[in-house]
Amino acid sequence: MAEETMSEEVADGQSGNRPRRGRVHVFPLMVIGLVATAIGIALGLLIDWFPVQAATQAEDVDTVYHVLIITSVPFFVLVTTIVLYCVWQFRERPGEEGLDGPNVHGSTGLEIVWTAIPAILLIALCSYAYVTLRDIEEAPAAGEPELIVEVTGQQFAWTFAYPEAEGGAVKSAELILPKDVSVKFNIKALDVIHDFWVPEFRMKIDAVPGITTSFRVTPSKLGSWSVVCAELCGVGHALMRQKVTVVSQERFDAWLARKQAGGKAAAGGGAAGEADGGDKAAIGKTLFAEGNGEATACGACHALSDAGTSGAAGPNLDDVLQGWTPAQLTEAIVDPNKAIAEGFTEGIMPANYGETLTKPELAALVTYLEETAAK
Ligand code: HEC
Ligand SMILES: [Cu+2]
Repeated sequence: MAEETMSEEVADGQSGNRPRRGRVHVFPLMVIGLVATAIGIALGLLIDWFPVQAATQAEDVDTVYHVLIITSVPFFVLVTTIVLYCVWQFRERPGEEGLDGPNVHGSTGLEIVWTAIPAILLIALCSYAYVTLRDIEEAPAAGEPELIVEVTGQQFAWTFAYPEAEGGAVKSAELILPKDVSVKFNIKALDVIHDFWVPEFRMKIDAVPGITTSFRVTPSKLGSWSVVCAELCGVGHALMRQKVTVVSQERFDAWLARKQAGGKAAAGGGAAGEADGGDKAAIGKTLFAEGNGEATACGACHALSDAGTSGAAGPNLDDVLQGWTPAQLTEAIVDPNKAIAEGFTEGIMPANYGETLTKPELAALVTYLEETAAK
């Protein structure tokens, strides 16, 4: 159809070139561009887009962002202004249907300029970002302390371990960090790809099955923030959120010592199978708060004040466990999808505790939950 119309017009003798338009309005264009650039940069810099900076790395990462805003907004405005201006100035006027624009010959000089400037700029920005990222992850100077934390992602919870803690490794469903000490996270995934992220630290990296990834941060602010999974990993992805708490070095040491004492008390009772009531409950408590390496710590998803956990992906067990029989507890653990707690979704709680916990471990956990609920 369109072609036909065109050829008719050609037949009418209307083909050929449109007259040139008058001078391009360079000055008003520049004024509009400069105003738009100023507004764009101001919005980029003045609006507080990010959460607080809770690690020394955060400041440098935010500076990279600000530099990128300052350098990219003018180019965005330049391109947009020219495009909009051309659409308006060189639009088809009545009587010009089917005519071509004036012939323009290529301009080698212009092409070199508009290739070279972006190339130089991109290389400069990439180098700057690369150097910044390398510098902020530098290992602390020799003699300076560094805390190693192992992070394990599993549908749909994180567990943490402090392998080099003085007095023995510590496992935990909660991430506690000392302020002003460099922390190196070694991150693993047991099932699918997850992504370990604390927005306030500004650093994040994928947790990939089969390899260990890592990054460093130095927490610089006391407080509590969210540990977030930033890689879509299944139905429970949005619930894969825990807490990181940054405390003073003294409180951190005290927490580690308490954890170690708890773990020893549990281990002191020997294998869970032979332990009597009290020891069994202690073993159950440790399993609840720390898992066993294969079985995710219950506390990563469940709050239970006796175990000191605050997970929020599943029901708060302080509120729901009163009056449950051991058989009901066992079933809730090994077959979680049989009955779904109101307001929660099926498929979030791991369905494999029947395999990842040994029979004695399961019994110890049930004893612990029963005793805790009765307190
Ligand atoms: C990945 C998160 C996650 C982990 C880890 C987890 N749970 Fe759950 N749990 C849930 C969710 C979500 C529900 C609610 C849905 C359901 O009933 O299956 C739930 C439900 C329960 C219930 C039933 C509560 C009610 O009100 O009906 C019990 C009991 C329970 N979990 C105990 C445990 C124990 C013990 C462990 C550790 C062995 C554990 N959970 C590990 C997420 C988790
Ligand atoms: Cu995940």
